[in-house]
Amino acid sequence: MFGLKTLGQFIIEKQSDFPYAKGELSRLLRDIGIAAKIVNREVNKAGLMDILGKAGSTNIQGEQQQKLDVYANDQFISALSSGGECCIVASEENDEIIRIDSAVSKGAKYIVAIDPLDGSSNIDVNVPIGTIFSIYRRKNLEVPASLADVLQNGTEQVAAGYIIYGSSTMLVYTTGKGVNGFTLDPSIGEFCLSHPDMKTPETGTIYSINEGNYVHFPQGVKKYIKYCQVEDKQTQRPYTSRYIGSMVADLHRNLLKGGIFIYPATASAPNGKLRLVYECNPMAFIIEQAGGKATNGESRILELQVTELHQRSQIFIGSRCMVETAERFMLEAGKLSFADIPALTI
Ligand code: P6P
Repeated sequence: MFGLKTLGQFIIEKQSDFPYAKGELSRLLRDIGIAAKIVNREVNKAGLMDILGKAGSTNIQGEQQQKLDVYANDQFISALSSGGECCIVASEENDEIIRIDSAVSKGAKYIVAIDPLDGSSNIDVNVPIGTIFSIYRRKNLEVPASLADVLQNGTEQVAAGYIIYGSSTMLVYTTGKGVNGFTLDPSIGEFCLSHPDMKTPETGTIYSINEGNYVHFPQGVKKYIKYCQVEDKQTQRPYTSRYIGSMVADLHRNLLKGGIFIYPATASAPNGKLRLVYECNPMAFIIEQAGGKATNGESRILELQVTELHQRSQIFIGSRCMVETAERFMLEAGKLSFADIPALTI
């Protein structure tokens, strides 16, 4: 046990990183950690009890809600409501923002945007799934919190993270001072620091994209995929194709090993499928803090204008050199005029 550092101990230790925090952000991260442990317990025994399958309802995306989706959503909202530090929750599972007006949340300063159980269509087939969260401070404490506090650019995030419910359960987060990963030790029910100061390799040999949509991809994406498949020893190509269909799982693997994940425009998702507020922005914050890059093929994800709660975006995210190479193909194919793409780093 010597040298073991729990999430709680780590958060308190790092509290001095925040100029204005008097423990609120620390308590907020603690509340998220608690909900993650409760959700993890249900995810791990999902096959043993009637929590699998469809909840018989659909969310605003028109997607079938899984029972575990709804359960996870309820757990995170409940933990955030009773923790007292959060005044609004914006969830993939709810059409509108959820205002938290409980007595303990009076004067709460933080907003949490969350995808409570991303990749949930994989639940029934035992494929890793995840929770993604993004935390903002209210823009003006003098006026009631509102949707405007949620529709902030990704650069305004004060923290972001994900939980991956896989062969082990990990919580990975950043507050803008690097990325740290914690693995749940079920024997003591604590997330313990296992991946301090995570950095993603500058380049890699894994590309992650649903090639079933190939015919509908933008020309630049098609050309990039072909580039990945060309034999070239010097650049270790052909690359390896790895696509789980669970964003958190694909991005976690690529964060550790190096790689690029692309969800571009497709016929069924002309603006991309993934949601900017509670999927792209938090993952972009994390990957940038780990030394990687995240764009929509031409602009930095974190600087995209956020206009709607469930807004979608294309995303090219992962190792910096791979994202820049993919951007170059988008530039050449689309004749886009952004000249700041560094020389092709093949
Ligand atoms: P497709 C899961 O539904 C999700 O939102 C992400 O976790 C995942 O990366 C993506 O959609 C998979 O989408 O269209 O390839 O099945």
